Amino acid sequence: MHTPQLFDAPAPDQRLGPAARVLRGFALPVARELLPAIDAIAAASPFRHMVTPGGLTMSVAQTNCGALGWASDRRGYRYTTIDPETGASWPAMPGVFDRLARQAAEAAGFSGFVPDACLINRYAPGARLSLHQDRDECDFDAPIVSVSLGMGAVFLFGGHARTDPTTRVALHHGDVVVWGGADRLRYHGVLPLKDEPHALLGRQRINFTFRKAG
Ligand code: MD6
Ligand code: FE
Repeated sequence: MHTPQLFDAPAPDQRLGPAARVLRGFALPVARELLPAIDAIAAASPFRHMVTPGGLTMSVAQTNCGALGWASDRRGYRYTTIDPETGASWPAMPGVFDRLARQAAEAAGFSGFVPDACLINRYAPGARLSLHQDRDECDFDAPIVSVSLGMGAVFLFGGHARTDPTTRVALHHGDVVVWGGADRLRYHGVLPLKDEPHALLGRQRINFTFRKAG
């Protein structure tokens, strides 16, 4: 007999490349601990829309926690110890963030990952992230761990050239993507967010990317 499902089953874990994995629902057990921690970080270092070196204002709002934070302005992209908006250090990385990042890296085959930076992206409906490589970090041996919360998004995962074909990956609340090794410098981005409110976070998507930047 067919048993009706009360909840949507998470999509299966997915391999995006030799060293890139989607761990479905990996962050769900701590999602409710992450939310107040984000509010505390944003109270100290508010979300802001940074300007690219080309002079465009990003549709995604950003802040950081950890010893280093990613920042962009007309002069370029860089990691800083000081939040340029507040003049103070970036807020410390909460223990629950750090543990989640290490455990996800381990689960994807990268042992010993120690993040020193966590970029927090906040998307409202319509916000997007154009195709880019993450190459402002000193150490490309360390993976990147990316955690998605709130509204779903379509993540684009490309190749090593901007014009390479992209794979579309639907990311939902609690999904974690880990990539490194041969996949570390692949182009990627996020399509404009659809307006489909989330039960816990409403009309926003929050993404953290943990890195070893220094
Ligand atoms: C996002 N993520 O999902 C944007 N970068 O909102 C990224 O740009 C990203 O998810 C490097 C590694 C994983 C990512
Ligand atoms: Fe990125």
